[in-house]
Amino acid sequence: MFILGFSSILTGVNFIVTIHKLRPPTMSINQMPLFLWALYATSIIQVLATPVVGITLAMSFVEQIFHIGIFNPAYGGDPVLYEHFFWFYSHPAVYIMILPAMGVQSEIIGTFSRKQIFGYKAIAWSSIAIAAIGFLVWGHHMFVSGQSPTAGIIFSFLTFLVAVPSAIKVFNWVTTMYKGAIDLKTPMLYGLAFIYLFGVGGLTGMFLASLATNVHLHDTYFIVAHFHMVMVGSVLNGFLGGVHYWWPKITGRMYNETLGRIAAVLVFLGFNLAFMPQFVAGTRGMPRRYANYDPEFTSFHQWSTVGAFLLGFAIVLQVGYLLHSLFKGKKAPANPWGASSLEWQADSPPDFHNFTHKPVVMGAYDFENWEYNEKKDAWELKPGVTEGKAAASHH
Ligand SMILES: [Cu+2]
Repeated sequence: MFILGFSSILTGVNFIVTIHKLRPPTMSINQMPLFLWALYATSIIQVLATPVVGITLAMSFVEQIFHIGIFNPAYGGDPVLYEHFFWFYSHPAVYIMILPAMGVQSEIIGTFSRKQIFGYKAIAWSSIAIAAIGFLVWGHHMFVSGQSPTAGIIFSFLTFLVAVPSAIKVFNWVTTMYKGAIDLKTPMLYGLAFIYLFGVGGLTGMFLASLATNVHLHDTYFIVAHFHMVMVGSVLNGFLGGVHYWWPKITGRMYNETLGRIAAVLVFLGFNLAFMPQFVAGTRGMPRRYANYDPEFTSFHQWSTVGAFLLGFAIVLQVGYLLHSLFKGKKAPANPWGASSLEWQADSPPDFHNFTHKPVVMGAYDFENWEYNEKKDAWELKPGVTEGKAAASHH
């Protein structure tokens, strides 16, 4: 656990230093892809939250070996204290997972709407805000642990507060799409699914952040459904969207677009079928972690099972066509999507030193510098777009 924790902390430090010190000399921090802002926010959490899980482990170790009472009531310790330590790490850990997915989402929505991203600074700083407020909400997992009602009210309020930067992102993604030239390629399908599923995940979080409804819904399938809306609906969607977006860049091969779209739709259908019934089952009193249940819940569980198999089938299909593309896929051009962040000026896959020519530094959403070459089915820099002449917006 310590080694794992250190690897997480050092990764965070590495990303923070790289973002500050190794940007291209002419690129301002406000020209970076929003993906990097998201990784920056993630890194802050990794550096600050991961030590807490290490400290908890150390205290637990000391308790076991020297019988000093910290968590174990038999030695005079307090088990609820362990819950506090656990959630002080584990709530931010959820943001360690979702913030990178939100970053991927910003790249996908921008590129496949072919429009300067709306609210660049708002999206960038909302990542930092989510990271900061994310440290103050851990008590929302403990409304029924016997914590004081005052603490409950404060944690409830702070939890509602973290919805604000999350909603800022969603509104900016939707506004970016508005009147954009939307191209429904495979990554964009995951982008659209992300907006819907993260919306459902966020809105159902409202019921859990409210003290009274939380008592009713605590430890029911409603929690399971909400958590998966965020962790699978958003994180897995962001991951799969990112895999399909950067696959040609990483491997140098195109995958089958039709199969990609079919799999994206199946992931969406399977996932919804698996988890939507759990919201209903949970509100009607189906508890978590029970192998047996009343017959009234049977059909909910059966729908969930059918959905889970559909989701599994979609993933198997993906593995199949992605493996196929590795060997038989069409060679990928440098920029198949018309994206504007710098990696799309490198070859696919990139040269050992990334760039064979010095790239033209521009903003990550300055799509007007690129034009589509129908013969090559690829995007190329417009003639005359050179260093200093690129339309490079400083946000
Ligand atoms: Cu939480």
